Amino acid sequence: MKTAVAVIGAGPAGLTLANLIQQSGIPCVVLEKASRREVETRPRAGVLEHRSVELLARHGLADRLLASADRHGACEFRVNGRAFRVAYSDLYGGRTHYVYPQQEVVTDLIAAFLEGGGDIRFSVSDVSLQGLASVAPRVVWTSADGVREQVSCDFVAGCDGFHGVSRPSIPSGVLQELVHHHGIGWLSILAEAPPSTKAIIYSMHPDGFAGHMLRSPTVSRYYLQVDPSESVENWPDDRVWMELQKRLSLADGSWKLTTGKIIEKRMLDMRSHVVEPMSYGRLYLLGDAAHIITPVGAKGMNLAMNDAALLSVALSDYYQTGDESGLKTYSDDCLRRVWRAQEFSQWMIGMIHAPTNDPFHARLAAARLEHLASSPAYAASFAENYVGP
Ligand code: RFL
Repeated sequence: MKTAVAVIGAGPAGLTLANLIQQSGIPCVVLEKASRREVETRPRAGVLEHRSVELLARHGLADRLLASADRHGACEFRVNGRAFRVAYSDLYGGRTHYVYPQQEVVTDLIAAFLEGGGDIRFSVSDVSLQGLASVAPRVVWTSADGVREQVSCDFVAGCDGFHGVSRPSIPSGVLQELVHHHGIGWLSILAEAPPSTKAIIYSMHPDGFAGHMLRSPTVSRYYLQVDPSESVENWPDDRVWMELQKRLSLADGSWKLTTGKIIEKRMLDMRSHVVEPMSYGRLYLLGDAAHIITPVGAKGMNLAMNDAALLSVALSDYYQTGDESGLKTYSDDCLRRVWRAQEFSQWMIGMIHAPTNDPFHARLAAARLEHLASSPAYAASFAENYVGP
């Protein structure tokens, strides 16, 4: 079997890339470890930036999203029970977030790719990337029914997330790994509970941060700052709801949290991880395979899509005119936005966490929040970063 591009992983990065290059007439095959059902039901992110939606819409991939996603242009900060709103859409050219769960994005992208005649192999195992430094790499895998198969290709797109096989296939010493552990734990909760708010809430409480994120009319995500060494077993459902109600409440007692069935509870490793460069030979890394960002600021899925957009243009140029310049600058082009997002996420982490054992940083966090609440210029800069320039 021969193709132009072997895409490893059917998450937002791999599926966006596969659709865009398929539309440019570039043949590809997508290899995915999980089953179709698994990838179409895996809840993770839920916030798309305006420019991610524009990208999908430009390629006819956003019909269901545009018909059903909620648009958000304001968020709320609560500091010790007192609330202020930042209307980031008004502050930044009317741009909004689209709240649309990641599994719906993935479902739409799979449907569009298959409709266009695309080839996705689900439930593959033992994927191995070979000859990446040559002009004819090979990808070998075991199919869902146990047959060893292979494809030779011109390029490999490593879109298989942080724990995938692509990044480790690069010889040691090639990549520089830039890693930062934030020393903060987040308990991430997904519940079948209608949102108790119209806008995302970031709440600062003496016992730690709590967040209320939106997903759909019937499902909400919440975050609780906990010690990084905490285990999920210490957080039975009753304790989760009590702690959320306490940390998210308003001083006048007017706010009430609607509870529901908790369907996912996990500890999040709050870390940032970037590799440079995002390529080796004929292998290009995209999305979480190359960079992990904390959920603060909701950038992960958007960065994955931006990588896909940049690589698809570079590949189109290469196949149409032989121009390799986009491939050569791919890594630098992606990393500019990656580092901007990392910087914003880091800034926001510093603002919404007030470490009790670190009064200096706690005072800085309070000063930053006060600045955000009182300065339109500061709020406009937040808006630009938050909703995406
Ligand atoms: P993905 O989504 O991890 O997809 C990788 C795919 O590769 C497959 N795979 C393999 N396939 C073949 N062979 C192998 N050896 C393979 N190994 C893995 C996997 O099964 C999978 O299907 O990476 P991608 O495409 O780069 O997309 C990145 C995003 O998924 C990620 O950045 C976001 O989910 C991060 N994130 C958020 N991002 C946002 O933009 N907004 C948010 O609100 C947001 N909230 C979140 C998040 C991530 C979270 N978790 C679980 C880390 C909330 C949470 C809780």
